[in-house]
Amino acid sequence: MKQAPTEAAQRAKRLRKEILEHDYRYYVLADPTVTDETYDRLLRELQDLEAAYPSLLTPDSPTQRVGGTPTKEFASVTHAPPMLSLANSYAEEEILDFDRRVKELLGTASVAYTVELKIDGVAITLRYRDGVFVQGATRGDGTQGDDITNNLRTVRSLPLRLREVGDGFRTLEVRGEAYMPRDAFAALNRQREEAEERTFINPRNATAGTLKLQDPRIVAERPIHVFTYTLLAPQDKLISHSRNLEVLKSLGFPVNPHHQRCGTIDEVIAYWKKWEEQRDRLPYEIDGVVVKVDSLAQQEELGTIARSPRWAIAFKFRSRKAETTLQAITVQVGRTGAVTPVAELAPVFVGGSTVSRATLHNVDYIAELDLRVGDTVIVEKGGDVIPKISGVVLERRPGDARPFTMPALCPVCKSRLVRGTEEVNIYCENAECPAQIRGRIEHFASRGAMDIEGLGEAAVEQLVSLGLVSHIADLYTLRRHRKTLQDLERWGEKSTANLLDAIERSKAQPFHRVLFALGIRHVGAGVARTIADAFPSIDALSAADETTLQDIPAIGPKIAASIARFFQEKHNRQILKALRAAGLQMQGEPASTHGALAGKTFVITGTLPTYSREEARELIESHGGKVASGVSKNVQYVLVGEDAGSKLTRARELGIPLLSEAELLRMIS
Ligand code: 0OX
Repeated sequence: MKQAPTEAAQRAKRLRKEILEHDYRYYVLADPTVTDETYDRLLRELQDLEAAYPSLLTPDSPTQRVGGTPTKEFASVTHAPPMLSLANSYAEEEILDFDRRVKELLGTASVAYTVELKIDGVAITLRYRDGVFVQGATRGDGTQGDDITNNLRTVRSLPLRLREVGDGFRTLEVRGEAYMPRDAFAALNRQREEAEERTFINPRNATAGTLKLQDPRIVAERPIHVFTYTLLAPQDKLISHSRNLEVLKSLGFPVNPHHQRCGTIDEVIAYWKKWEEQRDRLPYEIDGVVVKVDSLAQQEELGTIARSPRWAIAFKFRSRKAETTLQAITVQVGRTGAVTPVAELAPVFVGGSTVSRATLHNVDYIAELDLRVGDTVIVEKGGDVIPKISGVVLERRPGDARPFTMPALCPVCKSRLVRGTEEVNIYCENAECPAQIRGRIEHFASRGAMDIEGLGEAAVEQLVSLGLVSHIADLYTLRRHRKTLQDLERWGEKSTANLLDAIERSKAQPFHRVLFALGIRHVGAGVARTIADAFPSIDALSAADETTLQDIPAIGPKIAASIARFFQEKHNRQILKALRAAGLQMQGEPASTHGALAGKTFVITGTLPTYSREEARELIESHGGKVASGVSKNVQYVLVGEDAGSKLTRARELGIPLLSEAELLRMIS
């Protein structure tokens, strides 16, 4: 191996140290001092040096986050001491009991606690030798877990080398929680939905599923973060949990900032109440708070019982899960012909609303859960509030519970159902199936698409069954049937006029919405925007071959093939012709020169007080502004809401003006 000159070796060492410090400022202190460009330059310089002199490469180098190749199975890791689990409590009374028990066992009248948020993630443990990350593992059964070192290496907020703080903490074990922020979870699910892949039930499942992947390269693309809370080090310098959290932070570990030291149990209860109310403002999921006796000497005195410490307890929030019975499984035919099973549930109140249906995605999903009609099931509202069935209570399975079999024929048009190639989905391939016709029109009119008010499920059903509309382009000639409509039950003059007006107005919807509304398989709202940015018009898009399409970032072979297929079909080309004749927007608009926000690019971050992000985007665009997804020098304003994250930090770094929702509204008025 080529020997590196001393200067190169010193430069590599210096670069690693500098990058480590920038990681610390970014991930732990949330206060970076350099721009992304500067950071990337340093990283690239190090990569180049290591490529020139491979002898310089070390396992703790920040260039080594995606090392290792896919594995077949994980090695086992023994936890010493075991990874403890928390006893749960749900009511004030139980917390008061806990406090009484602790005081009684310690023989003291008062005790100091540290309370922290209970992150709803996956417990992990991390080992460092001589300051270098050497092994990471899952909790497993508490005594033995899986060695997921290569997956954890990809987690950017996890330090590959400890900061040197001159306190002798070099060989140690740290435990914490891996999690996925809610936004990132929703984006991942959206992406999976568009690719017709199975979505995750909640951010915790997404995290667990990701950490179990055998290919670290896929893990590296998923937004996993960590918070640490346990420090195991041989030093007898450790005195308290709150001090440990400080040490963890100074060593370079992310520590959740919302912990608090409480002198009384009333303060603990107040903390729990506060976070039960405010949990939705956090960018990640929490399912309660954790109460820990602060003094480590007292912790030791209290000890553990059956793998749970006597010195700590989880104080959980009211659940967003509920049990109910699965009364039936029906099947639904979507606009693409995909046949999805749907759970028909005994209505149950969960997380603020009543749930009586939940999608079951496909037969594999049902098989994996081993669902039977008649079962008691667990309904859960995850990070995206769509109710999902997350499990079966097997002990309560009735003797006559029936397994589900997919029907052989389409429940709507009775044509034979077909299993897609390499897919878990089953399809009705009859494009004229009334369910598909209705589905395509409903999708076309829906809020994120052409947004035609008054054209919901019931209205579409009526129009289709009367033969007034059989494809989307028919909507634009519907005015010819004004008289027929007016005479229909529940319609009348006013509703008819409103609907025809709404259809007329939809002609002004921008190109990317038209693209989305067409219902091309695998082209969701996000992909439609990307395509509209890359192709000036529908003509340019329809002329593009699969290779050209795949040149666009985020467009893979599956989406490209689907788009190409769509434009090849004669029927689709006829519909496009009719839509063009009707006056729909078949091309992107040149950057607007009108409106109060013309020529300005915005980035939206955090939760706004009254507008959703999508509404804010529309508001900005309707006044001539543009909305970008990432903060860069080309952005003029960052619209900031509550709990804004790294985009806010980045905006501050670049000195980009920040705006509140109220300020934005003032700019427009
Ligand atoms: C969490 C969390 C989990 C240490 C002693 C028993 C459990 N999910 O946020 N566990 C612990 O503590 C361990 N703390 C937490 N904050």
